[in-house]
Amino acid sequence: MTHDIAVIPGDGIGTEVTPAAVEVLEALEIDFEFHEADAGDAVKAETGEALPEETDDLAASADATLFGAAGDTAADVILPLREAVDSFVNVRPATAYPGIDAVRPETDLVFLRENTEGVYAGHEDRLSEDVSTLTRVVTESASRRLAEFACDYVEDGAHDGFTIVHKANVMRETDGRFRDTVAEVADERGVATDEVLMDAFATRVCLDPEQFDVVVCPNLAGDVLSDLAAGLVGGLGLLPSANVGPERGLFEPVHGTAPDIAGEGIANPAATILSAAMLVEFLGYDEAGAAVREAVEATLEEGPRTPDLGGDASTDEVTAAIVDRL
Ligand code: GGG
Repeated sequence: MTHDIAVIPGDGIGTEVTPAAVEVLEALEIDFEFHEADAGDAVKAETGEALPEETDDLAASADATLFGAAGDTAADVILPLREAVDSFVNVRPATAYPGIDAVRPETDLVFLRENTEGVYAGHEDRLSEDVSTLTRVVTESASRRLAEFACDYVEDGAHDGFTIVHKANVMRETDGRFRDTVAEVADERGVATDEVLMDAFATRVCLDPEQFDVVVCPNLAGDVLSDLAAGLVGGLGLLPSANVGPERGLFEPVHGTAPDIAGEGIANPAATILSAAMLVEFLGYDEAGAAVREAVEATLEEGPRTPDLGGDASTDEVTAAIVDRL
C-alpha cells in the first residue's frame, strides 16, 4: 500500500531538517510517495500568500504531513494546516536521552496540548490606537475530545493517569470549563487525574519533573510549557510532535525556524526525525517507528552530534549516522 506524504519544509532550518527526515523515511521498507509543497515567509514574500491553496489541499488529502517550521507567518501557516488535518491534539513528548547534557536527565513527559482553540483561535482585534483585544475560546466539545484522547493515551500506554494544567483561578470561565470538562470525562472513564495551576507547574516541573508524566493542557500553555520542558532535556532540537486528527496527522518538530543558524547546515535533525517516527507509528508501522527512535537515541548517545548538543557535526552527518544505524 502506498502512503501519500505531504512534505512542507516551511522556512529557516525547516528547509534543512525536513529533507533529513525524508531521507530517514526513504530508508524504511515502507511504500511512501512524497509530495513537496511551499508554505511560510519565503513563499509569502514571493506570491503574497503564506499558505498557497494547493499546499492546504495537499495536507487535507495526504495520508500524513511532515512539516518543518514557520516564522513570522506561523499563524497563517501552522494553524490552518492543523485545521486541514482536523487535528484536535498536539502530542509533544519531552524526554531526556542518555549521553545528552540535560538540566534534568530524569525528565520523561508527554504534553497533550489542545490544538484548536484557546488564545490561538484567531480572534484578535485592534479597537483603537490604544487598545487591542484577544478573545479566548474554550468549548466543552473540544475539551471533551481532548480528554477522550488523553484517556485512550493513558490506557494504551499503561500510564497511571494524567495531570490537568490550567489557570482556572484567574480564567474562571474558560479554564474553569476546560478543567471541569477534562476531569469529568476522566472520571467517567475511570482514569485518575490531578490538577496543577500552570504557573505552579512551571516551577514544579523544573525542580522535580519526575512528579509528572502525561500533562493535558490548553493550547498556549502546551506551546509554552513544552518549550520549557525542552530546556530541561537539552534543547529544542530534541522535541518532536504529532498533530493528531481522526484520520490524518501532521508531524513537526516543536522548534521554529531558528534564524540564528538557518543556512549553516548545522541544525539538529533529531526533533524532525523523531516526528517522522511518530508519523510512521500513526500509519500503523510500530516496529519501524521504534527502529527510527532507537537509531536516533543511539546517535544522540554515541554521536555524531550537532553544535546545539556540544558536537561539531553537520545536519547531513548526523542524518547519515541515523540512516546507517537503521
Ligand atoms: N515546527 C513548529 C514551528 O514552526 N513552531 C513555531 C511556532 O510559532 N509555533 C506555534 C505553535 O506551535 O502553535
